[in-house]
Amino acid sequence: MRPSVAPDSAAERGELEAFAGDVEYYLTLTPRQLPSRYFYDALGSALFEAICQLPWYRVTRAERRLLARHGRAILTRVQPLSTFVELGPGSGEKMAALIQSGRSRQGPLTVHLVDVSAAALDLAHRTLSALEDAEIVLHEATYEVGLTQIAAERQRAGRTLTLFLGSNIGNFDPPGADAFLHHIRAALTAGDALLVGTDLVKPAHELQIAYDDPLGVTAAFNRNLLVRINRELGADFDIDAFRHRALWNAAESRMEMHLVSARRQRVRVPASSLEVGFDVGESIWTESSYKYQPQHVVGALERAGFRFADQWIDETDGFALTLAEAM
Ligand code: AVJ
Repeated sequence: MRPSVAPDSAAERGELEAFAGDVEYYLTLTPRQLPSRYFYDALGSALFEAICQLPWYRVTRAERRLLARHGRAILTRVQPLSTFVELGPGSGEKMAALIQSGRSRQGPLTVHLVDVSAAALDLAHRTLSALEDAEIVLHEATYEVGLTQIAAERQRAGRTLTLFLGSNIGNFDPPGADAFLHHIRAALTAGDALLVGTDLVKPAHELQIAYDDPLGVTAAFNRNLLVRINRELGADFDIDAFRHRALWNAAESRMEMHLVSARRQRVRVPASSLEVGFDVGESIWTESSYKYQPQHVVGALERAGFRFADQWIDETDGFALTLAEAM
């Protein structure tokens, strides 16, 4: 059975096969799951940009404030700087603001953007194309593949600053975060720097409303994953029959998002050769967002072969930027 949208390149065909394979694998685990990286199709990316503007989701604004306030200090720590890398650049505005804050003292720059979402890369590229004297290189790839490509292409003298912002690290479980930081370290040279943005542990009711907002935008973002599976894999999820649920798991220090079946039902996913039955209340676990204590970010960086350089904390919204250097 063919997926309902015909892929027009080998790369897209490969992506669709990977998506179909992941849906088959994760949806048949106990409990049922789906990887959160598949949220970000064009509509999902737009819904995420909308989430960032919600009064209850404070991650993006807190981080932007920290970057505006400390951008110069960050850039001063890692001179001479020739290369920026951003893993998951979103709209590209944070990178643009950071580069602008130190613009007067820089020569030509190379800026690498890595994202699985073509829509996100496109938006970030448009934002950053206004920068003078900067070569923008796009990597439509997983972070791991993108980092490997960048390490292989490396040509300019000067240091590299890698940005992993927006609390994107929160999607990894603790062993996954350690492994991923090791992976970043392996793609860098001693003296290169890494700036990580992490959302911090805060009162449960604040976390709850950030992931279950009164406008229902986060619910739409979560349920859009099923819309995407219907469109790309020919599935027949009844979107109305799945409810958004967000919960704070204090023991694991993470927010979780789930899609809960409102009735007993069967769903077919032809491209994954899959038929799944759901009981009333049975759910699909779609995302974990781990929340950190400031010193735990430092510990994770040190375990991965980085030396702590500095940390800036927004106390109002509970968010940290941590700068470290590859040893
Ligand atoms: C982009 C992964 C950092 O976990 O807070 C926002 C995604 N999910 N609202 C996060 C998200 C629900 C976000 N990250």
